[in-house]
Amino acid sequence: MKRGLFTLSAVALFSMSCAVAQAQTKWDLAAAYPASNFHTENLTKFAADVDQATGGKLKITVHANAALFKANEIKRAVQGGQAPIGEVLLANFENENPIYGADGIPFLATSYADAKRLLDAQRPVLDKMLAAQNMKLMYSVPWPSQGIYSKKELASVADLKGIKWRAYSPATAKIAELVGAQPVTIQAAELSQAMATGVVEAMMTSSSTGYDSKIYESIKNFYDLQAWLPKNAVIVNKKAFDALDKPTQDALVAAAATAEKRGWALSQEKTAFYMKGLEEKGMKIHKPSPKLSQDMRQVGDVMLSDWLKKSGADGEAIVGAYRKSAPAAK
Ligand code: PCA
Repeated sequence: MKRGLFTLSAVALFSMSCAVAQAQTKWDLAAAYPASNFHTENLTKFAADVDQATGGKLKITVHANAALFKANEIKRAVQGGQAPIGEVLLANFENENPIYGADGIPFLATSYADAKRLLDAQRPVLDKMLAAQNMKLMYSVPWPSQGIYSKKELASVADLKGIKWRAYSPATAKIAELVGAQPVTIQAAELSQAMATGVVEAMMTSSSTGYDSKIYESIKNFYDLQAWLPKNAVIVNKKAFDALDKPTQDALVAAAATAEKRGWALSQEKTAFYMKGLEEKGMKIHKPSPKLSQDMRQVGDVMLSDWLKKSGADGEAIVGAYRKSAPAAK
């Protein structure tokens, strides 16, 4: 009799601890950029905020530097549930749907304020597209503005003819085509290695990726064109999200809103830090010549009109809403 009671309570205890274990969800977050990058630091804070707000019920582990999936595989992995959550560069998916590339068009939105208005215009369409693929947008944060890194000094785009150009997205490959350079697509996680083998003579990216990848070890010129601010987006698998209880979902959404705000501020603040870092490492920061700027603006004009053709009514709505929200000129 005594022994029977003991067994019973042991069973009860065991099943109780199982219930606790079941109530905890663990998510692996697939990310593509280095742990020290500000996007990744923001992700880590986001995960800590979620942990705290849910009392440890939802544990998110951030896997930086494309350790789980390559940058351009993350979206599909989240869609298929191989990763419940991940961070992608939206512009990488422009070939799937032009809308993802709205923030990759040179000179459409060049300041943080403009980039924010562009996100506001883009977000409802992104929500709709991601929902159709069983995903949900958690938050989106821009990279610092994009400029040209080049081994050679550049007076105009003619100097880029035949140059080996690193691209990270369809749009950055298209720029190479328009200026007569030779594009090769290399994601950030492979960039340092590619540069060490000498296959890169020029590229467009941010001060941030230049700094992270130690571009200054092989390239000495940066032309601060401030051409556009592409965005990362944290996306979650809808089924994984729906499986959370309501308070956990609410905590996640609230932490995402906080992370978005923090990320925009961080991106802007860190631009000066990255630029200074590049300079200290021997990079020459150039203000582009009027000719180079003008040439690149022409490239932007061609790309915008191509994009508007491809992106149809949704694209027109985004650019329309973006332009309408512009503060009146003083
Ligand atoms: N850095 C990423 C994307 C945009 C950016 O600034 C990269 O170069 O891959």
